[in-house]
Amino acid sequence: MRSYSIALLALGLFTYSCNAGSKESKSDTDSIQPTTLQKAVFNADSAYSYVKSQVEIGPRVPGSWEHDRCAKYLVSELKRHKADTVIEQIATVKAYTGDILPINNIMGRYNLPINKRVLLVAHWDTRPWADNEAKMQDRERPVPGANDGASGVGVLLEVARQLSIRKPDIGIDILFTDAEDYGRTEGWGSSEETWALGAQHWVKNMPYGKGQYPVYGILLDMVGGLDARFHREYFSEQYAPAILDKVWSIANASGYGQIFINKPAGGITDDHIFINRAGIPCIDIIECLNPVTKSFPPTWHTLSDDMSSIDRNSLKAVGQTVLNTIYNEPAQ
Ligand code: AHN
Ligand code: ZN
Repeated sequence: MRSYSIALLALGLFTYSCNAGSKESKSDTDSIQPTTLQKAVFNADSAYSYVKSQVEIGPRVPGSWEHDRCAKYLVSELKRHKADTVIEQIATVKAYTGDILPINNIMGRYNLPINKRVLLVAHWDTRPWADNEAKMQDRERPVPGANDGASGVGVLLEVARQLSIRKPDIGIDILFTDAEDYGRTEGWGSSEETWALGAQHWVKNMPYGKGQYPVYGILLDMVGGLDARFHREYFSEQYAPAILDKVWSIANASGYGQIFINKPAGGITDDHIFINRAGIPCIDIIECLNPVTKSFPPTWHTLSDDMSSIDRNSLKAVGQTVLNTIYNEPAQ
């Protein structure tokens, strides 16, 4: 069984790399169709500027002025990038601290009439406390959230801009979840439901009818770290191994095999857990096996999670891979 799936994956890699090279190597008489791979070019400078714009607003802590300001920014950007519709799911949720949080899950939808859809997700809120700081007084300050928050959103805003230039053959829903990062770090197992409060609200109020769910989802979290590497996160492996195979093989065929490492990493409590439980297979592209920390990047939940912790190459690898995946997805 194991060698069979490895053989299948190898076959998949071979097919993708053949297609990627077909433009140059095949003659006019060749019957092989040119692939859609690489037709859209993800602009990492553009993604970087979308990350910077969010960070410049300030920490996006639920309930703050900056949070409200950023929601308006995200809605206006999705509209500017010609989403068919932009949904704001406004609600209040209760955090484990007892705080009542005003949240807004923001969704931009492309190719609305098409039933076959892929869901792209990133959390847009930032953590209220830099609890990995050394000094006690610093732990009460909010994180800038350049990597943890703004990076995934920045990549998806550039994806949205590309979608406004050329429509893929499938429908795309871009979801910015709120209140992902208000969770409790001490007491692991029991604290799962304290995270991803926006995603938990969203799955109870999804804009999909029965049998109309997206075929799969891709969550981006901490995708902009310096020299980032992405491994196969454990819960993604449990719920959506075929999506991991597809995305990691497309990354490899796109030239990012040194960044998307086809090896396992531990499980992360994140938005995708609740999306998977709701019945949409969803993977998490997240840096969670950093060579220094063996976990998240060194700036995680610190005041140093600012623009100096953002790497255009990481944004590029993730954004180009996601774009190639959705433009390569057949209509049926
Ligand atoms: C836990 O630490 C349990 N989950 C991390 C989810 C997260 C926080 N992603 C970004 N910030
Ligand atoms: Zn976080």
